[in-house]
Amino acid sequence: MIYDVIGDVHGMRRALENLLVKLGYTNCDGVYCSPERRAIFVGDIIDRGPEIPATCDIIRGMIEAGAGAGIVMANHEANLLAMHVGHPIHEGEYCRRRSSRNLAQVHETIEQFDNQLDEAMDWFSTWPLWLELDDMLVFHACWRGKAELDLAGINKLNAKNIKRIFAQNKLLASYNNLLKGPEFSLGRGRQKDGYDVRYLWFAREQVSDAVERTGVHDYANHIHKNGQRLKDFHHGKNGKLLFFGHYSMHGAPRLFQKNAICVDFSNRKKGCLTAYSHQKSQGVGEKHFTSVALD
Ligand SMILES: [Mn+2]
Repeated sequence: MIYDVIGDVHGMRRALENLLVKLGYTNCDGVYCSPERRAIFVGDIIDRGPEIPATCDIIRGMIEAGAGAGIVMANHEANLLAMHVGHPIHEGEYCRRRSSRNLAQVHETIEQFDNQLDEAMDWFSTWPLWLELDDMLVFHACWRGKAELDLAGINKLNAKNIKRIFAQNKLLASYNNLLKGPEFSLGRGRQKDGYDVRYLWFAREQVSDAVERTGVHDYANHIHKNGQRLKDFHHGKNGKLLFFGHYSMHGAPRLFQKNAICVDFSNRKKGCLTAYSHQKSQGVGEKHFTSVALD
């Protein structure tokens, strides 16, 4: 069995179909399938792109056809769900605030689904937070090991579980780490577009990339000062094979660590939709990446 772990699709229906065809899937009665392959999506299939419902239909069809496709929860879908659940402690508020910035993030999804939004959200709320398959662990952004296991009793983000998470700081920290990964503030007035900076826990070469993304040249010092804390996020050489998306990396798909494989190279300017095809007997290598242009 070959597992194709597919990066953040974000409503790019055409790129998704191009990628599936390039990987060897064929359209069987309206559903993409292959007898020897299983597509596993790392989530973030909504927002941004021009064809969000059509993208969801393709992926949902592959999962529900029983062809072995799977998906894990990601920050964009979780954010949308949490904006529709009342906060368990702060009366009159939602778990995710409906600020103008938060609403802008999900605007395309809400517009495009229109009166099908509730049904789509019902489906999102059935996704698992992570998947263990053979020697692989698939999740959206970051895995610290034990910390995420706090969430083990929560296998889907229905309203009851979202309330449970937002009522407990420990669960909320694990949820944020799993779906968004560690982020650091660069201090007042130095945030890029008002956002915190993502720490690329899997990449030793990250400093130059972070400088490019943030324009902050002492980012290396900043990371160094946080050294103790950052160690928590590093994945040991002998750990399980981790697959994740989320990081919208620049440049051609490449390996950062042999056992922590990012499949999201969808940087908005010149990115591509990417899959990594894993087969236990084949080892790990960059030749197992496949990608297509995003437009
Ligand atoms: Mn993401």
